[in-house]
Amino acid sequence: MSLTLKDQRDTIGTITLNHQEKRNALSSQLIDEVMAALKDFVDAGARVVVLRAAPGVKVWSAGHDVEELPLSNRDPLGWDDPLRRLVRAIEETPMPVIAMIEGSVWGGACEVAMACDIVVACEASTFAITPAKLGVPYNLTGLMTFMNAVHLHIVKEMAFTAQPIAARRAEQLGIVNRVVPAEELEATSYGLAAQIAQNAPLSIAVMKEELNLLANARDLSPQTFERIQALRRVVYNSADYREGIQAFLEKRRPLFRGE
Ligand code: YXS
Repeated sequence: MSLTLKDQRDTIGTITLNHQEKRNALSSQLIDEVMAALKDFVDAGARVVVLRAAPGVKVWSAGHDVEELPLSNRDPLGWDDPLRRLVRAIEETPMPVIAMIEGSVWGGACEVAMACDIVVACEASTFAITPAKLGVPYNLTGLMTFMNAVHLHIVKEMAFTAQPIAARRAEQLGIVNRVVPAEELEATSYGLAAQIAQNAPLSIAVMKEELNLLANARDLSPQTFERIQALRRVVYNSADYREGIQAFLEKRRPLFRGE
């Protein structure tokens, strides 16, 4: 069963997350389908892609599929994790990707939205950074995705509280490009897409890559990187990490003991 829909009108591609039963959780199957669609659009000469959920959803995406998170002894967000592959695919896709947001956005899906080039949201949308709710030690490139889109104080507030922020506040903070009433979401998103599609694709593609390269350019020594990885290993091997996942799967509140 397919978990996404794919459509192309002229040079505008659309990928629709379509697994409402699981609130569009970013399972490896759903992510493989999105990545395949992005590749198909490159081959088909699309000039812009809109990443959306089905009209009227309450949840755009509930984030990483918690059932696919390792219980311990393995980095939950390592290089080959599906979520990591999807964020890189969005950044490396030569044409702009517009996140068209209706409903709430959680965890890894919030990073996916921030990795998109432009974010258009409806007024009732919310955005939440959730690792602290599950005990997950988010990874460096994932936090960098957030830092490139969100002021550091706001990233810290969202990451440490794990509480959603409203679309209007996200717009005031520059996290979201446009916030519109739900009935204007499509017109606004596809209006931006049409403006982009009529411009020079080679110029846009190279500026997208230049901007991403500049945004991701950071000095971090191998020694510092290895120290961070060691710290993260302690966290994803902790009892709290296992408790966070078990509590989610058992639909109960977690009890974190700091060990
Ligand atoms: O009980 P059934 O079998 O019907 O399944 C339920 C949920 O278990 C399932 N589901 C998920 N399954 C796997 N991974 C998920 N992230 C996930 N979210 C939901 O979908 C079915 C319907 O969910 P339900 O009944 O809760 O729907 P609802 O409409 O009452 O509530 C919608 C949400 C989104 C408010 C609620 O599902 C929720 O809070 N989901 C988890 C949001 C979240 O904390 N996501 C973070 C995932 S971890 C992640 O992204 C990163 C690793 S991190 O945390 O580090 O950023």
